[in-house]
Amino acid sequence: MSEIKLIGVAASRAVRNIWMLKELGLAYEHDAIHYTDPALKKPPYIDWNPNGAIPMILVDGTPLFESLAINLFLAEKFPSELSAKTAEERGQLAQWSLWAATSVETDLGNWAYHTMFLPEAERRPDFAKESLAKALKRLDVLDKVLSSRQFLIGNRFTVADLNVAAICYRALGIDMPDKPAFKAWLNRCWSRPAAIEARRARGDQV
Ligand SMILES: N[C@@H](CCC(=O)N[C@@H](CS)C(=O)NCC(=O)O)C(=O)O
Repeated sequence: MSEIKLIGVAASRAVRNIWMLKELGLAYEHDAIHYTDPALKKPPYIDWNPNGAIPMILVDGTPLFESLAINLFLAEKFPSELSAKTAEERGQLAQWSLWAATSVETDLGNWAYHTMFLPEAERRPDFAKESLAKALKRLDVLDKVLSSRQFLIGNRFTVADLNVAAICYRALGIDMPDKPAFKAWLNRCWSRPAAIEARRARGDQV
């Protein structure tokens, strides 16, 4: 049995990896270090992730950082229905994960920062509005794709759904009557028992 150590407080991108570990039913040690902890900039953490950021994971002593890459790795290392069954599916898992990271994450994050996380005096409402508009435009792509299918790949929940839904986490709280297929899929993903456990780990009331 592999020895797994996840590093990073649940109220961070580490929630994505907690969700994945729980989907796979894997036992793991959790070092819930906070992203503001200066220890992240020193050994041993900085040796495992030279960015000084969370999340990172050690599997049998081998470190890996980048939340989405960690999930793709876990899907590969511990095969399940969430994993690719063919090289084509492996390509699609990477395709959707990279698409979400490059097309949605920054704009949705900027919207959340400038509406919720930054001190009120530092928020820029125009920037928030512009960022949300850009993210929503991109989410039209998902709405279209998901209007004829339940999940992104192969008609089953895979790590692609998990990674993309995790990036779209903030969209759970946004009304989108014009994107019914996207919203139904997002709720379907985040209603999974493993997702609910991961949300509870970060303190969400679900
Ligand atoms: N693209 C990286 C982003 C990692 C990241 O920015 N993590 C934040 C917490 S969610 C962090 O540790 N910030 C502290 C810092 O960068 O100093 C990933 O998905 O893992």
